[in-house]
Amino acid sequence: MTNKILIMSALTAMLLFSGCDNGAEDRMTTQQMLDEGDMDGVIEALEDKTVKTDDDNLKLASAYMDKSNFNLVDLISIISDTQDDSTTSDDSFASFLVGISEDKTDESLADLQKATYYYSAILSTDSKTSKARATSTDSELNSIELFLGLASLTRTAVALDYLGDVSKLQENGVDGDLLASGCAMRKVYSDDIQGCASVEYTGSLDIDGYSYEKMDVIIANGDGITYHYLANDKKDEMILTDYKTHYDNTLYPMPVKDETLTISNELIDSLNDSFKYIIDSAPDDLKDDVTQYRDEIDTNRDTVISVTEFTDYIGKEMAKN
Ligand SMILES: [Ca+2]
Repeated sequence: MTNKILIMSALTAMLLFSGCDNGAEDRMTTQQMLDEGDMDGVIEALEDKTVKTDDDNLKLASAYMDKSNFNLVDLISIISDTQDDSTTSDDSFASFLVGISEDKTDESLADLQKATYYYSAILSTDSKTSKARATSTDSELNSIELFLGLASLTRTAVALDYLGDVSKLQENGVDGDLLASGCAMRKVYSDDIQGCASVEYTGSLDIDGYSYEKMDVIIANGDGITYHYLANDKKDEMILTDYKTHYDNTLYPMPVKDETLTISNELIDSLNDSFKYIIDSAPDDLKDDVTQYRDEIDTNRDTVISVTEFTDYIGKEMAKN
C-alpha cells in the first residue's frame, strides 16, 4: 500500500518546485521533453546553465536516472521483489544486488553519478541565498532525500558489479573475482586479510599519466589463480577497476574511469550514505526493507557498514552456494 503512495509521489515529483518566475516557459518545455522521454534534450537545455534552480537540478537528476536504465519506480519494484524472492531471512540485500546487475548498462555508473550529483545539489542549496529554496517544502525535500538514497544505493550496486560476477551471489558456484576483490579491499582499508591466502603489493604501474600500485591476491581455498588489482600511489585507496578489461598486455584490470573512482567513494561511503538517506526519509515499508539490508551486513549493529563487514557478507552469501 505504502509503495503505491510512494510511486505516485515519484511520478508527481516532477511537479515540485513549480513556483512562478520568469523561467516558466522554459520549464514547460523541459517538462514536456521529460514527459516524452527526450532525456538528451533535457540535459542539453539545462546542463550548461550557470545558475540552476532546484527545478533544473531535479529535471537533470530525473533525466540521468532514466538514462542509467534505473528509474525510481523500477527501483521501488526491485526492492519490493527482494522481499518476495528471498528464501532465507538474511539474503535480501544480495537479491537486490543481483536485481541491479541484471539491468546495468556500461553507462549506468556515470549516469548515476550525475543523478546523485544533481539530487545532492538540491539538498545542499543554501536556503539563505536560493530563491528556489523558498518554494521547496520540507516534504518535497524529504522526497528528494529519498530519491538521492535510491540513486546512491543503485550506484553502489552497479559499482560492485565491476568487481566480479554478482549473479553468483544467488546462483550455484563461487566467483573468485568477487572474493579476491574483497581481499584487496581488506588489505587497503583494514589491513585485516582474514579469510584470504595472500595479498601483496608488487610495484607501480603508470596508466594515462597516473601512477598506481599493483596488488596481487590469492584467495583462500583457492583456484590457483593470482588476481590483480590497483591501489593509489599512497596505498590508502583501492581503485575501482573492471575485472573484464585489462590494461595493454598486462594482467591488470583497467580503472573504470581514473584514479578518482575509488572503492571507498563508490562502494562503502556510498552504501552508508544511501542507507542513511533512505531510512531517514522513506515510507515505512520501504524503510523496513532497506533497514533489513543494512542489518544483514552490519554484524556489530553500530549502523555503519565497515569494509570488513561488507566483504564478510559477500563471502557468507557465496559460501551458501
Ligand atoms: Ca558495523
